[in-house]
Amino acid sequence: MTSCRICGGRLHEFGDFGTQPLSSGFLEPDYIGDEYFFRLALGVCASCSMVQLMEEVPRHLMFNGHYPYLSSGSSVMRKHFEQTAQHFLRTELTSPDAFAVELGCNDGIMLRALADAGVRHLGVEPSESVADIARRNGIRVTTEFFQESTATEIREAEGRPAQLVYAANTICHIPYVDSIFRGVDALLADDGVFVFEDPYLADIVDKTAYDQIYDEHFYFFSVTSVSAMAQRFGFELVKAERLPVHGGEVRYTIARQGRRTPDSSVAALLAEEKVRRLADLDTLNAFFRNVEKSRDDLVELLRQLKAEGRRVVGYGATAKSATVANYCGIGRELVSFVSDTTPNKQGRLTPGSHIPVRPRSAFENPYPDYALLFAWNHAEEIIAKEIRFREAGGKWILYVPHVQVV
Ligand code: DWN
Ligand code: SAH
Ligand code: ZN
Repeated sequence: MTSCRICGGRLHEFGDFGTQPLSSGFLEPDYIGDEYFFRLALGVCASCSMVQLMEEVPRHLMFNGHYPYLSSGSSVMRKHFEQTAQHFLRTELTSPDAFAVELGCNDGIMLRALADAGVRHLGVEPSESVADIARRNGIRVTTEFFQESTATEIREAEGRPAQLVYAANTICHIPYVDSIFRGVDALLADDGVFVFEDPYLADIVDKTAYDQIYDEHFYFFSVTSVSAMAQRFGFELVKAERLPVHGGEVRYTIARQGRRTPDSSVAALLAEEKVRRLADLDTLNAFFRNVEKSRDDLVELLRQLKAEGRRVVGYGATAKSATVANYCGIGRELVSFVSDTTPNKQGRLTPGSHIPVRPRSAFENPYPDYALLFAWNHAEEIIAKEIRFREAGGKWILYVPHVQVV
């Protein structure tokens, strides 16, 4: 693709991570077939400034009955989504016939609280593996990809519009935004809101958090690009809030044009992004130079530790870490295994780099000398709960915002 997915403008390529596997494509240990690889590279649109992947992985290869990620695996995220739900219950969902739709509801981490409050809701979740878990927890879910046709069907079947369409870490996964906005248009009440939160380009650039770049993350939103996107599809960005979760995100509130008065947060962040020239090619090229340095520093550290005979394991078999391991060339000779609590990752090999994934019990049995924190976005939670690792002399390796041992 050489033109922008949103507006058709020209894409300038600025970062190439080489060939990469499916970030959630964990392999059976005896797997001998070919892995799927694609070229992971970034471009920025010269007209609407949207940063996006140059190549697109077909959606059914990523989101299917084998999708392993469980949103409820972090206590901080459970709290974040509980608070999010309570906020919506106080604001958008106060009427007795309120109806809320969540795109990419995963295991039901957010909808649980709406269900408990007796609010009419529906999750749209194409990955059957996680949709089934939500359903078993008493949440209404349809196992489909959200797009215009899905929205029209839901609108007809429900016989009423939705006051809220919400999506966390999902809209940036969907290249076909025109269909998404037409779907939201079909589904949303006149005064309803479309709220979504995703990793923020400014945080990615500032923290050199290049591991946010992988197959599932197709767009890297900024307030500037989201505001232009909303306008293009007949909507308006009315609020933009920075969130601390997942290493730094923004929650965008979008309404039909002219229906709500934009909050001052939108103008403030638009001005900030303009002053710092966030989407300029110079800024993005400088970001990529930092990425290369981060890679070189990490590889040097891991090789040095190996030469000293230290034992290093990974912590958190994140989707993000597929980019780190494959871009840096980290295999089991440098990181002997990765500890992870997700049942469907355990006993498998990490995509491309083929590092074994083991349950949490393997981490303390015995503790390694160093733990490479692939789940750095959950650092506070993990370092606090693994206090005994440090007491036993263990050290954490972090690579965001720069490579360091703590
Ligand atoms: O956008 C996405 C985000 C929301 O989730 C998806 N495309 C895929 C996924 O990305 P990720 O895998 O990078 O997300 P996390 O939340 O950083 O993954 C954390 C991983 O670490 C999980 O596999 C669970 C594991 N974990 C663990 O082993 N012990 C997590 C915690 C908190 C722990 O204590
Ligand atoms: N909302 C959860 C899950 C994020 S992972 C959280 O924030 O933790 C992204 C989710 O989006 C996956 O569960 C995936 O199956 C889902 N997804 C991908 N494409 C989608 C689409 N077109 N419509 C709805 N959900 C989609
Ligand atoms: Zn564009």
